[in-house]
Amino acid sequence: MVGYAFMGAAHSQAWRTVNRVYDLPARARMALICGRDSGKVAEAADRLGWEAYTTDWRDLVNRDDIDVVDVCTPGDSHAEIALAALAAGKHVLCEKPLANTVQEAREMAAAAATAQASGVRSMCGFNYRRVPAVTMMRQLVADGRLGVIRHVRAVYLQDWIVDPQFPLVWRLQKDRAGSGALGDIGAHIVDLTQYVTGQRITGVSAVTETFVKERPLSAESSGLAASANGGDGQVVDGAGPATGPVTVDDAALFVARLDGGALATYEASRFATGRKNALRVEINGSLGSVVFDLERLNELEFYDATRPTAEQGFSRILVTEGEHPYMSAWWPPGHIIGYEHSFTHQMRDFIEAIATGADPAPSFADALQVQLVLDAVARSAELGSSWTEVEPALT
Ligand code: SOE
Repeated sequence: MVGYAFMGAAHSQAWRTVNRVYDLPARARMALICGRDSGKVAEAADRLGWEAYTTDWRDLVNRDDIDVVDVCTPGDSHAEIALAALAAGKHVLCEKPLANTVQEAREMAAAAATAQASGVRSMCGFNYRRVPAVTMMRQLVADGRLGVIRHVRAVYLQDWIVDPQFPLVWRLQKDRAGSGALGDIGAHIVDLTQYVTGQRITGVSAVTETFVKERPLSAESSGLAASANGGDGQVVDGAGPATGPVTVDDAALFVARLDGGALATYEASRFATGRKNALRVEINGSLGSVVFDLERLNELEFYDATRPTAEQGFSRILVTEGEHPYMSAWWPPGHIIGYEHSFTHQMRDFIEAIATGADPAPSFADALQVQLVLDAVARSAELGSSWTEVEPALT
C-alpha cells in the first residue's frame, strides 16, 4: 500500500479483516507500506499491521513477492504509481477519483485494458458501492421493481472547511487534488447513481463556487481533521506568507440527463454546516421509489406503487439479513454494520476477482467515465452553466 492517512488506515483495516470474515480463494498478506516520512510510516506500519515499510513506492513495484499495489495517495501521484505497478504486472486498487485529469485517467484506463489481457486486474475504490443497502438498491432497479427511472436526486454534503481559518490542506489545492468537493465527494455520487441505475450521465449544466478564496498555509496537508488533531495540516507559525489561494471548488451543483431518459440533480458541498458526511440518494421510477441515506446505512426506504393503495407508503427495509448482499459473513440479523465494512467488502470482491480471474468493477474504464463527467461539470461551470455533453470514453 502507498499512503497511510485516512484512506490508508481505512484500507488497512479492511485488508486486516477481510481474510478473517470471508472464506476466500486467496489470503491477503500485508507485506509493505510506503510513505515519504520514515518516522511516520514506521509508526503507521506498526499501528496498521504491515510487515514492513519503505519510503520509496518503487520498492513495492519492484518486489517479486508483491502481487497487489493499493494506491491511497493524493490524486497527483495516482497515475504515476498505478501505471508503474500495472507495467510490472501488479494488480492495482486505486483510490477515487482515479486521477486528477482526464488525460491521466485515459492513460490509466488504457494501461489497465492492456494489462487485463495478461491477467492483471485493476479496480477503482468507489467503496460506497459495497454498502449492502446500496448493492440491494441496484438489485431492486435491475429487477424492475422501480419500473422506468424518471428521477435521480443525489447529495453528498460535508462541513469540515466552513471555518475560514481551516488551513490550506492538500485537498484544497488543485495541483494535488485535481478538484475540490466535485472530485472528492461528487465523484462518489456520480459513480453510485450510475451504478445503481445502470444509466450513464450524458450531459450536465453546473455551478461551482469557492466561498473562501484564501486560507492559512498548513505545515503539511493530509486530511480532514487538520486543525482538530494537531497533526498534518497544522497552521504554519513563523516566517513565510501567512495564507495561500484555495484553487479548488468548495461546492459543485449540477443537473444532468442520463442515457436511460432520467433527469438527475447532484449537490456536492463542503459548506453544508452541520452535515458531516451526509450522502443521500433518492430514485423515483414509474413503479416505485427507493432512498438511501449513509447516516442510516443499514436501511433502505422503499415505496412500492404496485401495492394496494390502502397499504402504500414508504417502508423501511433493514438490510441486515443473511440474504442481503455481503451480510451472511457478519452477524445475526439486526446486527448492524458501518462505514468501514464497505472497504472490507471492496477487498473481498477484489481478492475474489484476482483469484478467480474475473474482471472487478468499477474498472479503470468505469472510473475514467466518472472523470469525464467531472470534467464536463467543471467545463460547464466555467462557461456560465452552459449545457455540456460528457465526452465519450473512446475517442
Ligand atoms: C473526504 O472528503 C472524504 O474522506 C472522501 O475523500 C472520502 O472518499 C469519503 O468517503 C469521505 O470523505
